[in-house]
Amino acid sequence: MTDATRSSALDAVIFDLDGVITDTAEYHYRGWKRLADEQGWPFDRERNEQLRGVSRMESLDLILGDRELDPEEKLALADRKNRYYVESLEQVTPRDLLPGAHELLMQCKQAGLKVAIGSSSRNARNVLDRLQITDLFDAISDGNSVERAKPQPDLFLHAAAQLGAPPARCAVIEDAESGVAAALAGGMLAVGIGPPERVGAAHLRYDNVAQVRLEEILAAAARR
Ligand code: B16
Ligand code: MG
Repeated sequence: MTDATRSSALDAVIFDLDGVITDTAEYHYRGWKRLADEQGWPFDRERNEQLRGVSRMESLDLILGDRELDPEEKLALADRKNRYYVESLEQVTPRDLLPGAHELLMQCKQAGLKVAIGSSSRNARNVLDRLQITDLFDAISDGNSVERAKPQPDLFLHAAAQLGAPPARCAVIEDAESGVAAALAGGMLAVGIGPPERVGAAHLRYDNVAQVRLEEILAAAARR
């Protein structure tokens, strides 16, 4: 750890996966769309936007709306969508890292900060393996790690605990409204990626990951 970071207000940066490190949202969309078409349910890209950062079962509930199904049927439908999604992950390679994501990760590590993944996905390790970046992370907190999904803070608090970092000394980089809410609920510095109407509640906001400036995150942490 350098002198600059030892005296800074930040110990760790927790990265969301889908929408921050890589854009698996398109594969989630195609999986849900295929299921919806097979079932004869209406579903389009606009409705898909509501599923950003939302867990698998909660996504299904949002798609189902008022349609009532028994729990076993719902589980089978969610499993079927997941099979479609996992099949599509075979195409994922290191070229699918979002622009600036690898650079930002390396900057954080060079600044002596710990880095973790805080993703709602139960497939996060598979995606990280395919991107060939699993070993870069000091901790991985994913959809298998905790019961309560975003916007509850549990995923991020679990990541912070694994890192031994107090939540107030963690920043979270998130592209979803529910993820920004989870970071704020956990008492962390929230860095939003995307339009103000989606992530405007964050302490800092950028249109995309390539625009993120670590020095601005460190300065914002010092001001808190
Ligand atoms: P799975 P993140 C989230 O990932 C996705 O944004 C969301 O669309 C998906 O439903 C959720 O993971 C669960 O994924 O079905 O693979 O468990 O943005 O939290 O990294
Ligand atoms: Mg996300």
